[in-house]
Amino acid sequence: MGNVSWTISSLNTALGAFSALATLIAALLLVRTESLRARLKKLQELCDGITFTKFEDTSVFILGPRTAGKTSVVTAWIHIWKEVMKVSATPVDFVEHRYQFAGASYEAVFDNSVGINIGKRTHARAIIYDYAGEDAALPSALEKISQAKQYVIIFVLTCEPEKERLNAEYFNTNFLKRMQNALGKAEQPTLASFVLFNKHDLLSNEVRLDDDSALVHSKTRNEVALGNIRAVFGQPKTFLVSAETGFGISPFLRALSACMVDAEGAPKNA
Ligand SMILES: Nc1nc2c(ncn2[C@@H]2O[C@H](COP(=O)(O)OP(=O)(O)OP(=O)(O)O)[C@@H](O)[C@H]2O)c(=O)[nH]1
Ligand SMILES: [Mg+2]
Repeated sequence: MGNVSWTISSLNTALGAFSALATLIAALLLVRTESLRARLKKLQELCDGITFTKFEDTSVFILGPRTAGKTSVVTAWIHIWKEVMKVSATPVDFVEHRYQFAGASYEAVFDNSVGINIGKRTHARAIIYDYAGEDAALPSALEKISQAKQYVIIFVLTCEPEKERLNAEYFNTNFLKRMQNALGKAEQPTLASFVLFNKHDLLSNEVRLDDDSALVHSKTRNEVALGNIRAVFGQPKTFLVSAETGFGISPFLRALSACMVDAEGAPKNA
């Protein structure tokens, strides 16, 4: 009998200890959950309004004969402070630059799964391929064009007197035929094409007297090269520029930006 009461009493003691332990664990879990909740809340507050940045890229292909001034035009565009006279001939097939347009589009989305607002900012960005002006670089250019999703092509010619042959030799019918093939394979049509007559400062004073007739003069002198370009690209926008003096660079850049961004700088093609 004594043994039975001893067993019952130890069972009671064990049950009491077990219930106390269970209460302690429950309390600890509660505290832990509360602290987790508090931490999660803090994290939510910290992350609320977080903004991600992404880029809407457009490839910009710059093509034209040696010494026409392709690298100089790119330099005048993206490093306006750098002296154009110091640029050197492009030594490889192409040199790649990136240019991020000012302004962006913005969208805020509430993410239900984590309970925070997430912002998405999208900038338009040009990936510029400044090609060397020699035939050996062309296959690489044509391959890149045929793989590009969204792209602009800029042809740079020199309008320096007596250099018309340089332009005509580069923009020969064979080159344009190869270009047409590449465009046929491309995923998308070109957003736009431009023809720049660079080295406006080397035209005679007489020709430079009037900007419009100086452009007509340059087009007429280079009608072989321009005719070949037009046979494939229709009517590209033409500009008379000088990377050296900055003449005509701003209107050209405005027209180029207009293909990629709206008035607020938001990407057009996102
Ligand atoms: N006077 C004058 N010289 C220029 C102008 N633009 C470029 N140049 C000069 O022309 C030369 C060739 O310029 P680049 O920009 O290297 O020509 P490119 O077309 O990139 O040449 P490659 O890379 O060899 O195909 C350099 O000595 C430049 O300083 C310009 O508007 N006016
Ligand atoms: Mg160059």
